[in-house]
Amino acid sequence: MKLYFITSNKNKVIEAKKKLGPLGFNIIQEDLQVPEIQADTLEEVALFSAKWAELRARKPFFLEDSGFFVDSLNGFPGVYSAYVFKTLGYMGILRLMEGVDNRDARFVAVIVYNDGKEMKMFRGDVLGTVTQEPKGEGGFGYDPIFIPKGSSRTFAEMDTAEKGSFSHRGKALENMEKWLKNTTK
Ligand code: ITT
Repeated sequence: MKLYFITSNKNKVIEAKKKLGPLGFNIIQEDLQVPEIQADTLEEVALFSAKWAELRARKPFFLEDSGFFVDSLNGFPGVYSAYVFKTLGYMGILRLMEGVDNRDARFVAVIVYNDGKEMKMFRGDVLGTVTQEPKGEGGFGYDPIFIPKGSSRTFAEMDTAEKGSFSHRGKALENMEKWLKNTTK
């Protein structure tokens, strides 16, 4: 089954292909430059983008909005993760957390799927901790500073398959795949 993934982020595409390719999905990247609204939740941002794309994109498509939420920073950078990554980078987050004992954080991914008839939302969360120092060369974004619960290594120290077995994106993709399997039979 062909699935268009609307994103400008090649790394998201690599991860989606790794997860869904072996399950019979042909993931095709569409870089539509979808406008992103400012809102308080990832769900609102993703839904608005999916409605905008509904009029313009090949179907079925999905898109994803994700964010990095740090407990001791009251959830910052959260919905602003992409902007903060561009301006401060992960070193900026480490600096904000200097001397902070509570290192708890989570990644969240919200996927909206749209086949022209139905629009459906899927979410994935992963809990973990923020390191004191960046580690690893793989992945993208905040990967070098995040260790998921159940591992002792950062996302940037893992290969794509291992990251996908823990990650917010992996979980949201799994939820979408389960639903698709049951509805397209
Ligand atoms: P889109 O075109 O799909 O919107 P994007 O990179 O702008 O691509 P988002 O708007 O969803 O993506 O922003 C999410 C930001 O959160 C992203 O730029 C990263 O900095 C960070 N992020 C999301 N998922 C991540 C992951 O798996 N590992 C590390 N950082 C991640």
